[in-house]
Amino acid sequence: MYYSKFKSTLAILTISATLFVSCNKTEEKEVVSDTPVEQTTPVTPDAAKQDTIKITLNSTDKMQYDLSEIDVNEGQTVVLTLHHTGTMPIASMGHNFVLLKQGTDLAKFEEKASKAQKDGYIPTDTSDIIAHTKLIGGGESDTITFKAPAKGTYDYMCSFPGHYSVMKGKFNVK
Ligand SMILES: [Cu+2]
Repeated sequence: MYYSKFKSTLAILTISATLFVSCNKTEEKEVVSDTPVEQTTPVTPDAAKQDTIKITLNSTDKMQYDLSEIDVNEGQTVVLTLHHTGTMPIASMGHNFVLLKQGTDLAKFEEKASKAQKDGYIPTDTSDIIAHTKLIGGGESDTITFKAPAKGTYDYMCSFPGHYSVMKGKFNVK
């Protein structure tokens, strides 16, 4: 009598254990089938739209940029860092990066800029500028973020008096 009672108890235990395991399996399956739904969240198209390009432009005590051309794509967000790798002070060897609208006369712009010493040689009475860094001296850096303009070729220059004849380049938007 006692033995058979034990046997049936064991049988019940075995059945419930089996049920428990199969229940667990079902739950696991549901979790797995949920995962692909989460992965279908569209991420890629947005990432392409918010395409960012990082540009590093170095300038020196020898009154030079290390890039004469900068290439970006239309619509890109440009994160440009200007470094002054020299040691000379801002008053004698200051540099900046000024991106100008198409058709801007560089000589005329520099003439205007030379009168804007208190504003870091960035004239405030002009609509010729697309983007610019601040004026920096030896050992300094400045980073700016701007949207690339429409396709085309643009001029960039340093507006510190006397620098643009050497410190200039082409900003190509493709
Ligand atoms: Cu300069």
